[in-house]
Amino acid sequence: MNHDQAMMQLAINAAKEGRFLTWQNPMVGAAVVKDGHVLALGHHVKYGAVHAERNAIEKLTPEQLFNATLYVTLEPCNHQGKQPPCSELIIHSKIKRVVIGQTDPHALVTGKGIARLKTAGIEVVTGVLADQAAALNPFYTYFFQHHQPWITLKQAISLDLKLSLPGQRITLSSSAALKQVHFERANYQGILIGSETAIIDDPSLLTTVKSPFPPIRMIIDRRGRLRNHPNLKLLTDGVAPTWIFTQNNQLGNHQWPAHVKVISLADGQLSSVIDYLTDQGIQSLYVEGGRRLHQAFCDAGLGNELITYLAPVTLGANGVPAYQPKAGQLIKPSYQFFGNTIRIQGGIQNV
Ligand code: AOF
Ligand code: ZN
Repeated sequence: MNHDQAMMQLAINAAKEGRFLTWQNPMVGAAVVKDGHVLALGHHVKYGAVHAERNAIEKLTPEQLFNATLYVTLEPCNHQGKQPPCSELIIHSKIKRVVIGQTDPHALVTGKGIARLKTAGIEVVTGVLADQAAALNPFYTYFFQHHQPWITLKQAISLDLKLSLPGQRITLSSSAALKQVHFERANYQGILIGSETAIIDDPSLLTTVKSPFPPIRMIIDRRGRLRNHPNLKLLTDGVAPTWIFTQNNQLGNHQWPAHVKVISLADGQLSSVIDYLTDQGIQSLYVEGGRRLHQAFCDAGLGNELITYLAPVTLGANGVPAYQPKAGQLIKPSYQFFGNTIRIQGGIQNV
């Protein structure tokens, strides 16, 4: 690693302090360095709060900042959002050189911050540990590049590729695997299930991670079956938002608690749900099933990643089969044991 890379690594490490706190904003880290000395580190502490660059810069005096180098994991912004533009602060601070990890994929920002700094006569270096910097915010990057959320399908299946027994709630995975699921949910901004799963399993869809922005719990209930199940945890617990997507008008007329929002769908297409999520800035979705929902995603060619928990159990002839994926191979599969349950994760080839 050369000096610039080593300093960028410090900024990347600082960015990670914001994990689970920045929600729809990226995790960003910054370091101010002069004469080989790290003078200040900063990171984006929370969604809506001060940007990483400002957090680092504001720790220092004008003398310290004069002629210093700023390392930042993401291109500095040049627009007024919830925060003022960092580009102006950097210029005003008389920083001489700015080293950037990832160019911002956000259309409002991309390239503009770099151009503004250069116009002001600041030396700008881009692409230092760019992949590592982008890996801080894979869903943010994907969302702004593809204008739709990253979609992970998650299933728990038996050795005979069954999900459950008809109409029953059963647990296939080991407790260690269940713990992992509760943890990995926290990486996503939305968790989606079908009405059948909501009614039979009555899940809470919570995470073990304490965050001011828990994932939004979402249910697709085209026919409005939830009207007859108002006591489900998702509809009563008030601990995280719940969104219901439906084509049934009566569902919207029901008096739901404040955490429940009903979204009317003009048609029954999954793509309409995804379009709505995109409009809401939801960058990532964890689809927990059941079978019909996974099948619909698969048939629509939607889904970037598949996570399968495979348990050493057989459910026999009565078992409800898992969804039928298209033929293909997982991209870059990885395998991990959680107790007796194997977690197989990889990218989905959508052709
Ligand atoms: C952050 N934190 O440290 C940096 C960001 O609404 P705003 O004003 O907070 O702007 C959000 C955008 O600002 C974000 O999408 C990204 O393009 C840019 N940089 N954002 O939340 C930071 N440096
Ligand atoms: Zn900024």
